[in-house]
Formats: sequence, structure tokens, C-alpha cells
Amino acid sequence: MAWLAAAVLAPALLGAPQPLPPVPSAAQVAWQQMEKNAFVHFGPNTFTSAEWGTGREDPAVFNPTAFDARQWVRTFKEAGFKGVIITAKHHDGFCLWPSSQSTHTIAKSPWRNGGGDVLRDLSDACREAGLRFGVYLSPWDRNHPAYGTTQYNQVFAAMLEEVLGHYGPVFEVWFDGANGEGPNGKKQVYDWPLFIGTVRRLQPDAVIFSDAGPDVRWVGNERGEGGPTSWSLIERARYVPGTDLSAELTAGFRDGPDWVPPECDVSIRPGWFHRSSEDVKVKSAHVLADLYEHSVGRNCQLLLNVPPDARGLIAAPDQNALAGMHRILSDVYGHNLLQSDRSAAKPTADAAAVTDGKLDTYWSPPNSVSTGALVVTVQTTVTFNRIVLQEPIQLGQRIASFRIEAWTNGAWTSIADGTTVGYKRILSVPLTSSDRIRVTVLDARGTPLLAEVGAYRADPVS
Ligand code: FUL
Repeated sequence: MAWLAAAVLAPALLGAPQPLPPVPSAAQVAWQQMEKNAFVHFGPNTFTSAEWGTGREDPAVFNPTAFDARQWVRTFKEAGFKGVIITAKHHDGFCLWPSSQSTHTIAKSPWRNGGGDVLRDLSDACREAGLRFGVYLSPWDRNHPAYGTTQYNQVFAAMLEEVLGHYGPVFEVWFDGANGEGPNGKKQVYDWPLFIGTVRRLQPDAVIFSDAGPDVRWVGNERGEGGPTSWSLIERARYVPGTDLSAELTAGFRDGPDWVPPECDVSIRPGWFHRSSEDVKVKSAHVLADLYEHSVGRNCQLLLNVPPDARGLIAAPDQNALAGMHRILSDVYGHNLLQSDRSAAKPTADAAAVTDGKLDTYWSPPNSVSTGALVVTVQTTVTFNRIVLQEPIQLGQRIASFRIEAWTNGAWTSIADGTTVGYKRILSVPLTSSDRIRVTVLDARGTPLLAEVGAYRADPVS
């Protein structure tokens, strides 16, 4: 069995970098690699044009005329999304599934004579299409008579049991931090350990979002913008959901002891719910592509809200914008220009590791120092205006400061400086033609590692 021991010990013996805590769970790594998910706000507000329902709406208002969850999922899949998160219950308390815990539910609506279940249709459509299914639940409930009493915590936990126990695997549970008054004018003291324990028991592989984590944190704004400095690390104990510490949530902390990466929730429309009057205000394909660069390209995940209309369909303007965004992103990021002639270029082992499209092969400087430079040379000059860097985050987030240079006119020219990298960092650089790129890590929490280096060209918006 000597060979087995040797194989197990090999990384340590060869001096391969060891993980630098804190490191993500397998679920957090898989979540980050999804990059883009669709957020779906749907409920009585879709029919009343409200953003925050009062909880006193007549359930009869909920009556989509052409509801088709498959159409949503098809639209999202074609746009490159990997998952969907639906507002199972927004602040108005209306449940999109026939909950036994409330009288304010879809069962009281005329839709399908009260026999419909949006979570059933959507989770089935996701499973068929290979998209992952997630749920948003607002603990704040403006309808439930028990809200503001300790009994409500049991009600909310029982709702979680229903939503997490009957629709197959759930990849993310999204807890909204907003906490206002209930129908009796009282605020609720939430039993977070009970809620989180319920999710862990029923969906151990799901990540839990709130503005305080525990697994994924709010980025601190609803503009879809990650920070230029974006650590996946914070100190969880500093936060409880609902505390507004937005500014520090954006950047995170280099020394944070917990891995809680940021998520950017943003709407394709001015509001979170659909209103036909806002059809002309749907964000353009280019704006959506910029959102991708400013969220995923800053070590965040993009959760883009695309609300269905009162028919129960994703409307044409949103469909067109999403298709356009997907075209732009595929054209720009579909092919790493540094990979174009790899076979001819006979790259060094380092350069090959960072252009192979794999996140588990990487460059690191010799001798475990915290600085170092990597040069990637290609055979033919390439012209680009975007650089993408990626760290192998399964080993921890390390890089704190870097410089990127290109070899032009016989000298190194600096084209970008930055702080963090994390899962992915996208940098806009001046349009540059070169056959050599140098990435210098100036500061890191430990031995810096780079899984990927890419050069891409985006067309200027005309
Ligand atoms: C906020 C809510 O108040 C909005 O209505 C929306 O659901 C957004 C995603 O989160 O806290």
C-alpha cells in the first residue's frame, strides 16, 4: 500500500500550496461557479402594481391568464442563467404555494380554481431544463395574524418545511432582511437559529443568503455593483440580518475569519415587480452585459431579477434584452485570446495552467513567497481591452494587490492595477495589441495562485 500513502501525501511532499483558511464549502464553490441566476418577483403586486403589498390584498387579484413556468425557464436558460430564485412569499405574506400555515395563499385565488402551485410548476420546469431551483422567503409578513409574537417563528419555520420539503433540491434560500411592522403594528424578533437549522436539516446542500450570510452575503446595494475590492471574507459574528452595514458588506475584509461571498441582486426593470408601463425602461443588452462585468467580474454572483407579467409570462422586452446580453457575453468571453495558438506557442507550464480553462490547475510563484510575476506569451499579437483573472478559490482567496502590463514597443506598459481577484476579476483596459502579458502580484495573504488569465475584446457601444 506504499503507493497509496505516497499518492495521498504527494501534494504536501511536492510543496503544493495548502488551503489558506477560510476556504469555501463545496456548495459555496459550486454556487460561485454558477455566476448568473435569475430572480423572479411574482405575486399579488404583479396585478396591483405595488412594490410592497400591504397584506390586505384580495387573493382574487392573483389570476395570471397564460401562466407558463417553462417559458420563463427557457428564456433564462437561453440567456445563460444556471438557476432561478422565486419569491415564494414576499412582504405581503401571500404564499405562491398552498401553505397550510396561512389563509393568504394561492389556494384562495381564482387561478386554476385555487388548485395551482407556482413552486410546483417552476421546480418541475427547472428540473426538466437542468436549471437549479431556489426560493426567496420574506420573514417580514404584513398579513399573518401571528406576526410580532413568538408563535410566528414556528409558523415561518413550518412554511420553510413546506417549501424545502416538497419540491426537490433547492440550491439557495434567500432571506430578505427587510423587517417592518406586521398587521398588529408589532415587529418580530426572528429566531434565526431555528430558521437556519430548518434549512440545514432539509436542504443541507443549499446556500443561505441574507445581508448577514451565513453562506452568501448581500453586496450592500441593489445596483448590481460589486466593489473593486471584493473579499469573500467577513466576520459573520458582526452581523445579524437587517443590520445596515452596506458599505463594509461591499468590500469584505482581508482578515475576515469566515467565507461569505457577496451576491448582487438587481432588477432588469426599475421595480422588482412587472408593470407594463415600465416596458420602455427595461435595461438594454449592453447595460446588462456591464452588470455582469461589475458583479461576476468583481468576485460576486449576479442575481438578475426578471419579473413575469400579469399573463404569467416573461414579456418580450425582457426576453430581447436577455438574448442580447447573452450574445454580447458569448461574443466577448466565449474565447480566451491567449489560448488562440497555444499548440503553436509551446507555452511554459505556468502559462499553460492559466489558459487551460480549468480552475483546479494554477500558477504559483516558486518558494511560497507572497509576491511574484507571471508572463504569458502568445505566438501572434492579439488585440484586447479586457483582462480576466481567476484564483482557485477552493484554496482560499489570497491576492490583495496586482499590476497587469503588456509588452508594447519594446517595453512593459502598465495597463491595469487592482486589489482583489477572488473567483473572477474582469478589468477594462485600453485597447492594446501585444504578444506578452505580465501579471505581477504585489501583495497577498499567502502564496498567490492564479487559475486563469484571459484577454478578450469587447466592441465599444455605438
Ligand atoms: C428588498 C425588498 O424590500 C424588495 O421588495 C425586493 O424583494 C428586494 C430583492 O429585497 O429587501
